[in-house]
Amino acid sequence: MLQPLPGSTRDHDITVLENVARKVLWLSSWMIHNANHVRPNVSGLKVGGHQASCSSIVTLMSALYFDVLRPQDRVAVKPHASPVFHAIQYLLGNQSREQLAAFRALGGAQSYPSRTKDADDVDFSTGSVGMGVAITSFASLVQDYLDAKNLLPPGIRRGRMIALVGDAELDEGNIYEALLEGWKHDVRDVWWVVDYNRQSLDTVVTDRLFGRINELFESMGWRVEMLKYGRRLRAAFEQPGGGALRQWIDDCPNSLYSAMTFKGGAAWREHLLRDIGAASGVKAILDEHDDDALHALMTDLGGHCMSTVLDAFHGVQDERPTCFLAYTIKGHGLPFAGHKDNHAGLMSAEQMQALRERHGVPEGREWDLFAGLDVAPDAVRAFLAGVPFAAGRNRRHHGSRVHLAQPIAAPAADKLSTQDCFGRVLANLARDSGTLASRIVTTSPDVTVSTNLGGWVNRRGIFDRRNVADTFSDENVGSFQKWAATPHGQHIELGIAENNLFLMLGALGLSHSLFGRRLIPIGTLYDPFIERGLDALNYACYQDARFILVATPAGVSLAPEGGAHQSIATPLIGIGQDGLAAFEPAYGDELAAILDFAFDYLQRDADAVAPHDLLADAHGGSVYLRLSTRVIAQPRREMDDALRKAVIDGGYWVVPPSRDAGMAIVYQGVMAPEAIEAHAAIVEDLPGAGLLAVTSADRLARGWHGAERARRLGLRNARAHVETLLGALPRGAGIVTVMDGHPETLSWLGSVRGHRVRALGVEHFGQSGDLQDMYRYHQIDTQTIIDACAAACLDP
Ligand SMILES: Cc1ncc(C[n+]2csc(CCOP(=O)(O)OP(=O)(O)O)c2C)c(N)n1
Ligand SMILES: [Mg+2]
Repeated sequence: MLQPLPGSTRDHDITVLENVARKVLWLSSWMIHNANHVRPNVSGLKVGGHQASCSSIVTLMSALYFDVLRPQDRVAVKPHASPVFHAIQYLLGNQSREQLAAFRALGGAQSYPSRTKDADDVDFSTGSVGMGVAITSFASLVQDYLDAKNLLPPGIRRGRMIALVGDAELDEGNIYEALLEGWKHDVRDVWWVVDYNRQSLDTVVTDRLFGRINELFESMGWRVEMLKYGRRLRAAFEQPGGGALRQWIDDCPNSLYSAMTFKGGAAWREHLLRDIGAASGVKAILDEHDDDALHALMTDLGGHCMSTVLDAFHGVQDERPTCFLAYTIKGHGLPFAGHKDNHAGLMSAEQMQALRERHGVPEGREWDLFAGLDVAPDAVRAFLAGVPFAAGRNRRHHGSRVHLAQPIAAPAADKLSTQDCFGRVLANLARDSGTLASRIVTTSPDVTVSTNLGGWVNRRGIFDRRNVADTFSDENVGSFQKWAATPHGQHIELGIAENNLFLMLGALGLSHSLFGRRLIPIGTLYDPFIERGLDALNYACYQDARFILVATPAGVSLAPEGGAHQSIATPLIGIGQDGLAAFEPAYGDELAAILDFAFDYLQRDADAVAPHDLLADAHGGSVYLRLSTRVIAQPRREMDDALRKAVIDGGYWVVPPSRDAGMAIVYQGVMAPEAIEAHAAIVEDLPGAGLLAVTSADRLARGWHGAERARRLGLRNARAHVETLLGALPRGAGIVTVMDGHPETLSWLGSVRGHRVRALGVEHFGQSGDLQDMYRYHQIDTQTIIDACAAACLDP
């Protein structure tokens, strides 16, 4: 008898859903097979794909997408289940056959689900395992943040943030950092569905893992739902001998269970007879099943039993975060089921032929939605037309842009550090009643005060869903920091875990797209600790999340604080990281101009970029500001439009070189005083020498490569800002570059027009010491700059 779906509001037939899931298994297997064995392969390189990883999660994903999910729910799919996701979207009419056929080819469905590259509405990109899991918790926090402030737009409903997790992903430490942070923020409406196939890439995972997982989640306030056995096995356990059978499976090591799964019915029988054949009732159970039926029974795990899966998902109706631990088999329904080496295994042509026969798919109808199903196409069509998830056509939102009424003014000061300037600008914005200021969300991993966000936080407050008193203030204990937390607060305080900072920024920076409301996220941390969270930063950029990253202090200029806190390579990260425009201003007025630009830049979203837009500025992106605590004298000047533009484009001549100049000094950031001093010293002997300020080596380099690309495409008059700048310097002139960071950040400038470069910078982890001692030690002090200029002249 056919049964209605348990808990479902829809009166349809579970058999149809099981058939659709079967089709998903076929399509995902075929998609990978087609890419590897059918499509022409010009280079001969392996294409790859993960048929086994797909098969273990087919039932879980089919249940979710075709029955459980609502349009407002958001999902991070485990990376190697990408073909399953694309097959499901194909069935739902959101993915084309051409893209499936081009799986892993240029322009085709992506190897791992990608928000930016895939056409079929990926909610969260995945690929680096653990990242997609954790971001769901932060996305839920963003949803709470908006909800608490009534910022969820009309018509946009709260959803569940769901991660589909490979069991080996649970080894990634960033998951536990996120779990702890989520617990602190009382996170809700988060589901993590673990595809517990007990296999990783290399091997079979340890037997005792599930117990630990249970405890970990429960200790963080999560509910754990175990989906261990399917309906058939549970029924067998009720028969005489069923208790012994259950005990045998419960005690069975993962590796033995996997090996038996691979070997099949006869092997199960032999083992069971040997181990528990004498127990009353067992023999009868075995006799009732032929080898195929016994194999089906013994592999009837919870994660492959549709009714068990639906019961579990529909059984959770509250907001408590829930981990579903679904037992599955890697390679379920495929010839390498259970084999420990199956992770990247691909079915051979013969194996695929056998699968084709089992699925009843005729040659030439491989992409057909209905071929080989046990139910009539009309029933499937009707079923798909009623899928609740598919009712939401526009799941990708935009969120209107917000602007400042007034440009940001730099604080008036004779001397200033860029970090201090940043703090004061934010403190001023805290008094701004405009919309943009109301959308700023700051966040920091326990360095809010030391990165100068204190003034902002004092006015705008800490965010919490509930009101949390500031006990020190209530007890009249004097403090400059007011730390009461309320739902109105605009700062999200995180524990010291830089991965979490970047995942938080990633989620906040997708708010416009996920929840239809634009936020202006600003995250602060110490510059060296960018490297601590680098993969999460890369992950946020990969998803095109939009945020401002303020990294301070930076370099050896923090001097006495010591080597462990000095950053050397971060300027290179600034250049190398896609999606992130990196700036290192020297002065307050430059920083103010850059912040003005950043607030706009991070909201831009043009898909098509004009050929002359060498920096693709119309598309926008995120911004990284490398700031310093070093206080330096500020220039007295008007920031006119030309200077403002040059600062944004990456640099300007402080002293333009003469037509016959033999030398130029180029500096970035806090080395301005030394560069100016050295320049003043060399112009006596080298009249006409230039002094160039670099505010963004990243944008200079990007513009240069952009211009080269544009010229290759025929735009012959394309000219990058750096080409114009260095065009003012005679070709035979020398350049000395100096910065508090890796010298290769600027040394490439010599390649633009063929100038000789001597690059000064920091290459070794430093010592503690006073500023000038540090500069001398690392040879970026004034005298070394002068000496380098002399050497460049004497030894051209
Ligand atoms: C950060 C990171 N390290 C390594 C990999 C390579 N890798 C891809 S899948 C995988 C194992 C995944 O096992 P599991 O999560 O259990 O997924 P299954 O295929 O078993 O479902 C590894 C190591 C990766 N994608 N990301
Ligand atoms: Mg696994």
